[in-house]
Amino acid sequence: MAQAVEAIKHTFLDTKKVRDLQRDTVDAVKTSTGMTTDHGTAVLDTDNWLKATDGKSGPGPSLLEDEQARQKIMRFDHERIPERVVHARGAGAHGHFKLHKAIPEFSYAGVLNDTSRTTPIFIRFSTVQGSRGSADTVRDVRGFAVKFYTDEGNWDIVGNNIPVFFIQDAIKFPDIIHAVKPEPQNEIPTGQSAHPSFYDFISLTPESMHMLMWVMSDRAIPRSYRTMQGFGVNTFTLVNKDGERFFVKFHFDPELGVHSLVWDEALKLSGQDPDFHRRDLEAAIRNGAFPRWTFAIQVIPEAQEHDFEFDILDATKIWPEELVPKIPIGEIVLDRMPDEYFPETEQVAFCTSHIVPGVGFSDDPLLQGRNFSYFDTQLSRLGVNWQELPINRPICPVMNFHRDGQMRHRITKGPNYWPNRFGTVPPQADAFKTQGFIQDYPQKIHGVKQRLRSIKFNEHFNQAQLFYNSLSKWEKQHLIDALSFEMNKFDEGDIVDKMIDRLAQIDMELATQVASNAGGTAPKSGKENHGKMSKFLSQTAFPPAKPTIKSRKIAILVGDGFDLAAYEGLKAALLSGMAVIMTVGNRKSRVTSSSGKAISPDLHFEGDRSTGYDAVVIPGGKHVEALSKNGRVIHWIREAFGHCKAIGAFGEAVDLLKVALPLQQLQFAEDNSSDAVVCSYGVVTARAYSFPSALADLTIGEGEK
Ligand code: HDE
Repeated sequence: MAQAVEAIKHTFLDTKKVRDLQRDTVDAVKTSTGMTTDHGTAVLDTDNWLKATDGKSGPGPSLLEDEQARQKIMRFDHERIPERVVHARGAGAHGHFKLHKAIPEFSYAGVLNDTSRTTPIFIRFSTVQGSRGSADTVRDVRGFAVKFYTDEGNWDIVGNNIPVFFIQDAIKFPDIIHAVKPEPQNEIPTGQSAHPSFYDFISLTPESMHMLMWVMSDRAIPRSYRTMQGFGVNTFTLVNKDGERFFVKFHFDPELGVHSLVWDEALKLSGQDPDFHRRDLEAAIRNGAFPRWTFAIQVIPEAQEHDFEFDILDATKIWPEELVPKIPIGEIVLDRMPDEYFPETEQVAFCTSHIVPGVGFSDDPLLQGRNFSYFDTQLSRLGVNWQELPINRPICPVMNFHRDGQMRHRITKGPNYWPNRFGTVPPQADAFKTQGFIQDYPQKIHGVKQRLRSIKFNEHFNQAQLFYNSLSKWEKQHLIDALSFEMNKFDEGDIVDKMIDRLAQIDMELATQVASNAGGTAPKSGKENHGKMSKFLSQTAFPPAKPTIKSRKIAILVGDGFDLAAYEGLKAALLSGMAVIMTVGNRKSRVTSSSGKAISPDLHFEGDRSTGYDAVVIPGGKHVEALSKNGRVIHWIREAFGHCKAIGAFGEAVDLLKVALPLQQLQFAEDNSSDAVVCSYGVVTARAYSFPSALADLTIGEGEK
């Protein structure tokens, strides 16, 4: 599918990491001085394998001696590396972090104190369950992994778009992942949790119920990576210059608000455009609508660790914002796409254990295990020297006596051991005099070695109830529909009934409805729902900072006879709002307007669908007559309406809406304007000048989907 043609001119920030990567970037077009072998010798013919021939009867066998041919084939044979064991499918982008509010009271980290710095970042978004080639819009958790290239070393926040996790102790990770990944006997299903192993496991693992509520909510079918919150999930610590320690959780809140697809859209998009999310990210960045998130922290002083009814080190729990408010401290912006997917997005490697001085770990047992696992997995994926790869290397000096191993890049002069007589590094004692060094916090520990969890870890349902109670009516219905959809995919009645029992621990109405839909036994009793709610859990709590069509993808439908002036006015208005515009015509070759002037659409109706857009607009003109009789166009409009999208119609195009939609229920506004923006929850009139804001209000409002 083509990208937006009308790109707004923009530039990315020239950060230290951008310059660092330039060292290893070649431009295959500009620097081409002719092809060479990998060892640098010029080659003349890379299309014909060297053959034995008698010069008369044509070529005979291909010769093994042909180094060029062997090299070409052999390099190709070894192009693949193991995909990530989870989060295999992902999309990345470069950007930067700006700190707006220094926090010396919590941490001495340079990156959290120096507001004059621009810290380069790389983010990789991902799905969890599917393989590298799976679809983007499946129901799944999304990875939200951020690498900060700070002046004090790389800091990775390897987060998700859901603030809690399925399990409390890292030792259970292989079990939950085996259960959710495709079944071992037939490798089914791809990119879905809708299968018996997953439900078998979670029905026997009550700690996963809170996360299940989030995964069955609309959070797991985001509209875009740009409209997701990011959460560090685990509890980390911050240490200030006085040696005081604070527990901390990290948050990223999108400027555009939190938005999701509707399930029908997500299902269709999986086939129509499996790359929907990565295409969307690229289109926004290339069009200058840079995705932005506020970076915020929640902080609990060490002395208050035990003041909560839940354990603040339990990754299956949030810290409700009513109890621990978020403190916004900065923003992250994505402004540059990778030049090449493999060396950047595929080879980027995150480690929760990569922190910077002033940031520390907690005893969160999920985090402790993660700190082992990420480094370990990079060894099998990328090899021991993975930190030297361009995308992974820090922008600050690296100096130590780690040596050798496969694919070592650096050449280090001097000794390879410490201590040495050359004094090649500052004496270790100095490290503790300055705050630019990692210091081990002198945490007191005591006790006996045992395999156990904290007592508060045993409560699993209060926050699952809190989340469910906090959803709007329509979000609750979506959650019930999602569970019913998933549990429709298997016949094991014992698993269904066990799940119903678990759901009854959250809410009886929820359990009863799912039981009825999924053919389970209606629950007789459950845990009483405490009825508490939080203001910060429903997606409706996260509208955009202000209504906007910025980066929203909008289709303009045209056929022969469209009104050129209306079309151009519309396009200009939408572009000035920084929307991403595609003109979709009855054919891709030239379509003639009523004035006789022709345009070339970007796409045609038959080759595209409304699902790829946030809104559809139709200028007036004679084309309406033919469009009203075109089944595909009617389907475009009805489908967009069904998916709660704004549809703008101008002049004669309002008649097209009347043919396609049940407009008798939708009253036009009183000023008798001949233009309308409609969607399933309202109609507003809109003349071209006010059209973008009308569209923004309806598109972004999300309403009662
Ligand atoms: Fe991960 N996770 N994870 N995870 N995770 C990986 O590391 C692991 C967990 C997350 O774009 C792997 O480099 C364990 C929570 C993201 O490259 C692996 C546990 C959260 C990514 C791994 C968890 C995440 C990964 C596979 C339980 C949200 C993709 C490839 C203790 C806070 C990073 C890799 C990217 C990837 C282990 C749980 C997020 C195997 C053992 C909780 C975003 O190391």
